[in-house]
Amino acid sequence: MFKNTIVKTPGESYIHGLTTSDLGKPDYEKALQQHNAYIEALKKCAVEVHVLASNPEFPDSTFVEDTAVLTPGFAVISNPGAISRNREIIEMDPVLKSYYEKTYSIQSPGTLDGGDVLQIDDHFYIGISERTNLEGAQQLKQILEGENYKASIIQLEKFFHLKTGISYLGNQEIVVAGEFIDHPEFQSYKKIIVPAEEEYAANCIRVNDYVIIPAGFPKTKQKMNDAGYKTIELDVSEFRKLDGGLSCLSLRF
Ligand code: CIR
Repeated sequence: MFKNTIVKTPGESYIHGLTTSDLGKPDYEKALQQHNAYIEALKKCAVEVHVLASNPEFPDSTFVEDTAVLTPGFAVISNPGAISRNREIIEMDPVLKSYYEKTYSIQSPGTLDGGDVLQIDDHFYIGISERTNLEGAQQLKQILEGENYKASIIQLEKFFHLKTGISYLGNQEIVVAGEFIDHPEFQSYKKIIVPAEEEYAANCIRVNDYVIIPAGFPKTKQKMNDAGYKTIELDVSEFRKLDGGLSCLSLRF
């Protein structure tokens, strides 16, 4: 069960954030509305929502997931791999220290984005991507193993972040797309397979009694409902335009 979440309101500079997509510029007003709906959905999942004020200095800072990896007992402050995002951790650090007595941090030259880290019960999977390098992944693995978790490092082929293509629903069941469908590391789990045309829906979040999924992916939604999950659909079009998804918009712990 999650008790807490942290989100950060998008600032006016949000429309100038990083992207690899060709979906056009985000509409700021619409992004704010979608962010509000995201907060309401989290509340429906019975978690506290700590809303941080926007900071226009960091256009991508609404994607708070990339700044940390959280467990019940400790926080690991990341070292984001994009230069324009790296100092987002300076603002997140005191927030996390208000919740956690024990914190670690990833040190340069190691880089790590939280979006590259997936927890499946006591096992963490860490993706090597454009943002997370081997040094950062190894530092995190060492921290986690020192805390009695298991950790595996996975080289990404195409996905932007690890969690762009995989999510954990609980009960040893994962949602997978693309390169993760047949990936040997994930063979032992039950799988909900996301069809290629709905690949964006692989980034979803299980929050207590619900799975929050992006709106507009009916096949994936049906598969989840058939597997017994209650879903909440949210339109996140303005976050998708900057390569963001549902998991990126919060830290959950
Ligand atoms: C970035 O390029 O860093 C942002 N525009 C998107 C970050 C998405 N975060 C995530 O998948 N965890």
